[in-house]
Amino acid sequence: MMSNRRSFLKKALASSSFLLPAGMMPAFGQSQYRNTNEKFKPLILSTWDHGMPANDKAWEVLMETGDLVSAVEEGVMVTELDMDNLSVGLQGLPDREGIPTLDASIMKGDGSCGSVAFVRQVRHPISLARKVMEETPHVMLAGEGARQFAIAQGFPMEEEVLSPKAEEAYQKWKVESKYKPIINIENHDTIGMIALGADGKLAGSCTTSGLAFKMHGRVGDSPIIGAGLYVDDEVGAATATGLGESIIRICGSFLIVELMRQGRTPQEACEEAVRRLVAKNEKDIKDIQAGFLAINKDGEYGAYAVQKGFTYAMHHTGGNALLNAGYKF
Ligand code: SD4
Repeated sequence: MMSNRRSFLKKALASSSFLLPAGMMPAFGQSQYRNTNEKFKPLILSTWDHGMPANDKAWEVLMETGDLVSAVEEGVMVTELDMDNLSVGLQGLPDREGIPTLDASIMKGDGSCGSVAFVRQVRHPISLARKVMEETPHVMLAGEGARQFAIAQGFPMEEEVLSPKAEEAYQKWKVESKYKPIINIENHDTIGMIALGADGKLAGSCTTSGLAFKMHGRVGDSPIIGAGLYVDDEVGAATATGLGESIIRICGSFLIVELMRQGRTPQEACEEAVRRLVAKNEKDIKDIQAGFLAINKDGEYGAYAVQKGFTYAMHHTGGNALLNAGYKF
């Protein structure tokens, strides 16, 4: 009886949210981002508004099992199943041929990692990435090979039918068939999650259906270790969201971890990555959104984006909160 009550309280605490109403959100402007002298352990960060339910799940798994890798896997699985999300999972917006293709990666702070790219018909690419990490001598499987591996591992193959929302958007897009990235709306909403356990170990995950109406075969930053995700127990972890091409160009997540290794705070490292990204993508920058999240091993954190509008969810023992990241423009 007593232990049931305790576990109920533990669960209630784990899922309690301290979401700030929009009007009360701290006004993080150009230079008024949140002060990150705070330190939290355990700590889970994830990208965008959909990070809230993903964080809740990850926290619950972490509290119940103490398993950080399962926490970051199961956390983003929530987003992979969210039918309202048009940029993660099979319900996401398809490529130009009308086919949804998915990218995902997972990494532990000891250097173990796995990823899948350009994979079809798999409902949970993050779990497939974990299988690559745990069951193969490789880091990355792509396309048909990744699908074959999924079948061999017993993953169910889903029918290739667009979700109603994706079908509607695809039909609209086909009228002009023009591709132009639009910032901060449904074609930019990857979930990246990074987590620090009470024992100081780190892990991260990242999963996406990539850019809407991309060329068939296009792979973004999310499955590329060092671009969309990087984790090192000696230093910290980082993840990225936004226009993958701009992030790959600067090895964004690896860059942030290396900057932290050299003594920058997570916030300083995210800002420097954005500065570098802007410098390397200058001529198109007004059409580019990209955002980064970072945690160091002491439990400090940071977030920064190219443009206004990047939100992230932060969960610590006090609850789960949706925050606005600082931004360059
Ligand atoms: C990609 N980074 O495939 C992903 C897309 C996306 O938030 O982030 N968005 O380029």
